[in-house]
Amino acid sequence: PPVVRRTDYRPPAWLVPDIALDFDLDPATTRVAARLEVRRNGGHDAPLRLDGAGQTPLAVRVDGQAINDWRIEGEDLVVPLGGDAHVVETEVEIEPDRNTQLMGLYASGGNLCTQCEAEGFRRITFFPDRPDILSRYVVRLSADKSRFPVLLANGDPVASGDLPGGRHWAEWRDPFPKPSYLFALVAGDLAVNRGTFTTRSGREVQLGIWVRAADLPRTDHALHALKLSMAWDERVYGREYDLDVFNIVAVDDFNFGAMENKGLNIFNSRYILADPDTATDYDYDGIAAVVAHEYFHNWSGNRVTCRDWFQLSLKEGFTVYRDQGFSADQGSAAVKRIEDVRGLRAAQFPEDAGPLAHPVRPDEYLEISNFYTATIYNKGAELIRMMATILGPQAFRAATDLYFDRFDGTAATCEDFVLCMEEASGRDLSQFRRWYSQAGTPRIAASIEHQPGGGRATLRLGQHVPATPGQPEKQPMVIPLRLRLFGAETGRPLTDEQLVLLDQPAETIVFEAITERPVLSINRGFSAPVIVESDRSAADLAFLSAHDDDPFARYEAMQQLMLDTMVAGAIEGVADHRPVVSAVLNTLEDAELDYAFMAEVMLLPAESFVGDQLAVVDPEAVHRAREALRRAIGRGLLDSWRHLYDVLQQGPYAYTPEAKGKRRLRGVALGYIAAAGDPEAGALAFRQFEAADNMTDRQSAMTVLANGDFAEREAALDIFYNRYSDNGLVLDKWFQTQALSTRGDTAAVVETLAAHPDFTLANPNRARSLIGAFGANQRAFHAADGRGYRFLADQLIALDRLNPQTAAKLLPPLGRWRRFDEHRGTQMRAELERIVATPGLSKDLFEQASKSLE
Ligand code: DPP
Ligand code: ZN
Repeated sequence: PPVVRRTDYRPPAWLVPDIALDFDLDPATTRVAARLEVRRNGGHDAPLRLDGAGQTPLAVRVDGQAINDWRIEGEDLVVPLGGDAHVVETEVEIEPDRNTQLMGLYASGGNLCTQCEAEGFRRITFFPDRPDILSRYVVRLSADKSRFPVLLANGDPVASGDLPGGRHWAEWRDPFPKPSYLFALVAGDLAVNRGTFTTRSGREVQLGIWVRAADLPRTDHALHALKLSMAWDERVYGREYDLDVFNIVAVDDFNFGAMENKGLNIFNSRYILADPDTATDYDYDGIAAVVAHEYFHNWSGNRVTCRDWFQLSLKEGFTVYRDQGFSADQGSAAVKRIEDVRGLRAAQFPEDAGPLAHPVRPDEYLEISNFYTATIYNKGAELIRMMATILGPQAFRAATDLYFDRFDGTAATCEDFVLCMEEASGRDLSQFRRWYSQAGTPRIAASIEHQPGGGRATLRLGQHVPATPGQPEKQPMVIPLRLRLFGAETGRPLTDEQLVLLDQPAETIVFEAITERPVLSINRGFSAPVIVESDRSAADLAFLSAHDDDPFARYEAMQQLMLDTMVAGAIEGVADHRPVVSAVLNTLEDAELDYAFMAEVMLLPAESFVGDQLAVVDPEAVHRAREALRRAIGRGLLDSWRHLYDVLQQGPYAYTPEAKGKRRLRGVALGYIAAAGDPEAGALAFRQFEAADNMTDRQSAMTVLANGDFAEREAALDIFYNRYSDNGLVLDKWFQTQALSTRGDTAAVVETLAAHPDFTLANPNRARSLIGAFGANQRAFHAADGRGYRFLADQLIALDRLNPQTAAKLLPPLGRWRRFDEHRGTQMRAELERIVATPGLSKDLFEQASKSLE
């Protein structure tokens, strides 16, 4: 397949300022008539070239006349045109029912819906399907009225009416020019939860959350989150909504989490539907975050869009940064930051260290769907955060205002964004731009030396950016490090917090009048997405975990202490657990801390993150070391855990920050009681499982049971399955919990579950709940006999035939073969080779598998 390169960008030869679409909708055969008003862009004599995928034109007309000198090249429709402005009409037929890729127009749960980002629109009609072509859309839909009583599209509704033969029609008009990837329609039998929002300039917007009727009671949380998001974007970024209606539709079959189509967001139902019985606190938080994310795209993505797909992080990194800010403002900012960093370390750091590493602004791709990655989204958000840190809040807001005003209604680049940051602040970000072009997670070496008599402390900082595919040599980055020194004896801060911009390979910073031995608190708030290697002792880390005034740094110190302990355990087979146990006790006894924060601090880093610290990952040794530490924390503090478990018991369910914090910490306590080997643990967990009036408590109890050998284990899984067998989203949890189990038989259990009647590759959520979760389970996936690798490859080859995009997303665990021993690595490579050699492979899976072999 051909490589697409960033430097090959050329402005479009033809523009399409206006388009009218007419859909004669039917699941088996939908007829699409398109009327494009095209305009020659600049002096050239190139024909009009329209992207297509899978259709053949039934008719082509130019200025009202049927023509026959059009031709098909590859999948493009090429139309020779003589003048500078023409009307080009095409008609095609497509088959939504047979669309298993879930790109373009497809059927889900009896309804019809679309997904066009990145290149799905070409599967609907012939069009120059690139984000720098902005058009005003008028869309007419007609369909059978009883099967599809609701007809929605982008923009505002214009008119509707009945047709003969039990059909009806509706017309929608979107006045804002938009790229084709933001096009959407929905036809279905849907119920709506309506609300209104009055913008700050006094316009009333009609809001609607559309779902199947039975799900209506699960939509209040999403509607509430939408209103909060609309108010937040006005307050924090000065951005107001611009249409008269804003609709969200939930569908069960969806590749992404959700999609920000102008005025008509389409969501994976898992990011809309919630009630206490079926959704956990994490689900509630995730829903609010994704509703906010897609809403915020209305400005960062829709009003200002991307010039080409290499600029994807322009909208995604920025919008993730915006949704993170929104979530931080809804509850504990410290806990939100911890969760985001945990996610970055779980997904983005391994990506940046592996064969699929790519810059935040990539240079080339085979298939753009493969670049909706943690690097583009989450590292991209860290880049925006670093610029906000460097500029300070006022200049940053001035810069985003400038960006939105200057580029409103256009397709922009990452460079445009950085230029606005510079212009509004007067700062030079030349060297900072390397964050966009260089892949790899920088490593920072930090050590501090103190002259006890003289009072002078010398901090030495060094940076190193590792080689990544295609980038053997790296230049130094600008790394904003918030840091502070604390006195090891008194626990008092010895300096103010400083923001150091490390921009050299090595730098020395001198502090005078340091009267006691200093302990270094560095990368506070995770001010840069880097790995810090310091020589801080276990005692210093324990000290920081108790005394640091930056909540993230406290968490980080504890994590580092736990990590060092598990790494020692994995390498040497034994480790001194006492510093961790006493640091955890200190945290438990700190009355100032809120519950959610305590829970985060006391959770052990995941096995995969421990593995990332080793030269060669030994999954069994990591598992043993982690379990040993869990047992030591459980046993050493069993009375405290039992006490905590009792006092954190709550009355009826409430969704408040305090109640959420209690549930989270109580879940952690239950986990440690079980880890201690308490003979009562199984019964305790089962009681919680049965008595729970909410999914958070029920699932945390089931997880404890699923990870152990308890007599109650099977019963809990069966009860859960039977209780929720008609709710797909909850069944996903049932599959996922088993696929994530830390037990030794998990690989075999997962194989059995893949043959379960409720398992299907056709639904992306279900596929991810089993196969995705299994790939993230280091111990089970890397079973020494290679059965995990074989299983994943089999599943990916099967899934690729249905849905290449989702298959390719699940491949990365196989690509990490360099990190494992020869025996495992050889088996992983063999499976990758088997995938690459599969006839008819998609370019999505081919790109990921072949790059993983390099
Ligand atoms: N819908 C996806 C997102 O919002 C892609 N734009 O990130
Ligand atoms: Zn997005």
